[in-house]
Amino acid sequence: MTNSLQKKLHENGYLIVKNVLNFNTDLKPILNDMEFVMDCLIQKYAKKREIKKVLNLDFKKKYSYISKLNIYDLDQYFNTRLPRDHVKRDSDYFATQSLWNLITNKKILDVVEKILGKEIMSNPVQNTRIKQPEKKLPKGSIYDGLSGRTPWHQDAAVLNTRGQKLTDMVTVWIPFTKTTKKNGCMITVKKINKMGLLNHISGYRGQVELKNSELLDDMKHIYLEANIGDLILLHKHSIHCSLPNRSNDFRISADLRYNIAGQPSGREPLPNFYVRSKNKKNLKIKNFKQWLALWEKAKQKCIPRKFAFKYPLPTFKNNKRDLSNLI
Ligand SMILES: O=C(O)CCC(=O)C(=O)O
Repeated sequence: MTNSLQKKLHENGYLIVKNVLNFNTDLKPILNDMEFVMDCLIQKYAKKREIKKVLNLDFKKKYSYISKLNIYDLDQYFNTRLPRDHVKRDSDYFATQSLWNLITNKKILDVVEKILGKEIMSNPVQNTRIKQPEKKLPKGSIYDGLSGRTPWHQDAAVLNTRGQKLTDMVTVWIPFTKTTKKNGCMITVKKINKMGLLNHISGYRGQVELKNSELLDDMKHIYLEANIGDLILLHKHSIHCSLPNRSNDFRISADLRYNIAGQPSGREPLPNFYVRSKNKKNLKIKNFKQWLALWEKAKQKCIPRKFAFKYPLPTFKNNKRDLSNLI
């Protein structure tokens, strides 16, 4: 059973669906919650005499202020998942009512249903990213995918080995700010998903990076620019990266993922639950508090082993799956 959206995604590896979300009702609540988190951090870390003044600043100025306070793992306060490899009892993450509303948003699920079918689970490979202009970033953050550029990769490569083999996952990338070539949109190469899963290496700070990715630099790139309200969908084998934010403004986005129900999430034991099903009994997680409880339960399982997920790099026995041998 194929429809035109599914066909296009499988054919090209990416898809831009225009005007799906409403800024005020679907997106602004998340920015409000991010600002609330900033206010809490200001109360906790700002100099006492500066607190009142800083609390009156706007979103961007507040964020710029706190980003200079040297708060350990600042991005994690705004990222909607547990930290990768240092899960502790007090590990923070951005799981808010507004994000729950976005993950279960009917308009998003209607689009996802056209790709994955009617039995859909929320997949825990998800991020929220606040990207300041690159010139304002500390040097160590320029190549950190949450606050800076992301390296060339395929999303299937960030799953565990079972997930890499068995999971049909789609990425839904959501801009909270207009996203352009100048402020660091993602780029991809048309139809490159057709190559299937390729060998990756461990890149900057252990991020997953496509092996021989320099070979992509000279190919024709598609700039995945988007307006507020649009969704960008990526095939799990689409090879993509994001550009530096060379503008003077912020670039804010969320990347959510969904998989066909019944398949592994690829990141056990993180939350993987039905968001749509013909059988209503499958819809067991029905509200924000239940979702949060899933994350806290997962955290308890991750604390003793210390990590939330690992990247078992797709390394096939020989180099037949190296990009250099396929182009
Ligand atoms: O938002 C970004 O900069 C990168 C997102 C990305 O690479 C992804 O969602 O897989």
